[in-house]
Formats: sequence, C-alpha cells, structure tokens
Amino acid sequence: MITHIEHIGIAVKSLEEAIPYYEKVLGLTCYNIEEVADQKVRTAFFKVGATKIELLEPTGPESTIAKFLEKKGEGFHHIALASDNIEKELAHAESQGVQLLDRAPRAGAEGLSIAFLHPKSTMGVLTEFCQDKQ
Ligand code: CMX
Repeated sequence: MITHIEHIGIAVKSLEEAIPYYEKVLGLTCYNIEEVADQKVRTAFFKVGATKIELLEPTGPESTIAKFLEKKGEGFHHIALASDNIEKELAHAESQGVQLLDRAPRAGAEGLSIAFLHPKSTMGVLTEFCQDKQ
C-alpha cells in the first residue's frame, strides 16, 4: 500500500549553489547530505512537513542526473512514493503494463530500499517506490 509522498526529487547542477535558496529564501534546513554511489548522485534533504525535498547533483558525466540536466536543465526530476511493500507495487505496476526500471528494490539514500518506474509508461513522471529497510 502506498502511504504518502516520501520525497520529491529535484535535479540541480550544484548542491552548494542550490542549498542557499532552500535555506535562506524558503527557510528550510538541509539536515542530510549523502552520496549514493549506486545512483551516481550526491543528495541533500530538507523536511517539509511529512514529506521531503531531495536535491540531486550528478557525481560524474555518466550519472542519469548529468544526462537529465543536459537535456532538460535543472528542475523537477521524480516523485517518490512510500510503500510498505515495494515488491508488491512493482508486480502490480507490471501487471498493469507499466515498464519497470528496477525488477527488485535496491539501496537508495537514507537507508531506504528504492525502485523506479519508467516515465514513458507513467505519463511522463519518473516514479520511485521507497520502503524502510526492516
Ligand atoms: N522525468 C521524465 N522523463 C524523463 C526523465 C525524468 N526524470 N528522465 C528522462 N526522461 C525521458 C527523456 O526526456 C526521454 O524522453 P524522449 O525519448 O521523449 O526524449 C526518455 O525519458 C529517455 O531518456 P534519456 O535521456 O534517453 O535517458 P535514459 O533512457 O538513458 O534514462 C531513465 C532515463 C528514466 C530510464 C533513467 O534516468 C533512470 O533509470 N532513472 C532512474 C534512476 C534515477 O533517476 N536515479 C537518480 C535518483 C536516485 C535517488 O533518488 O536516490
């Protein structure tokens, strides 16, 4: 079952350049900066009520975020939905004809298990399922 929006992912060229906007203009606090080697990104997190904003900076030219920035520029990248059972969400999505980017959960930031659906089969919104590792 999907319980809430865990975070919204936003692609940026530089965390150091982007963080001051979220802190000084919006008054949010960056409480965690973390590199996710598997995804080739450096992430910065801000809590906004029950959900979070995740800034994503590429760590190299082969990062999917580097490709995204080149094609589309900075901005909204993905929505992450918290689930109590990612495997079940993936199986259900696939049964409805949605293309999976991950057939099984993998390690994401903040100790979560994550898996993505292809934006071409979700009306243009890159969609991530997240689950607390138990
Ligand atoms: N949102 C919506 N559409 C997107 C997109 C996004 N974030 N990223 C790419 N696309 C679109 C592109 O515009 C392109 O569309 P067109 O064919 O109409 O031009 C199409 O998807 C294919 O894009 P591409 O540039 O050729 O890139 P790839 O196919 O190589 O990769 C994707 C796209 C979604 C498969 C890849 O980015 C991916 O696997 N993403 C999941 C993992 C990820 O994003 N990790 C970073 C975040 C990790 C974290 O949160 O910790």
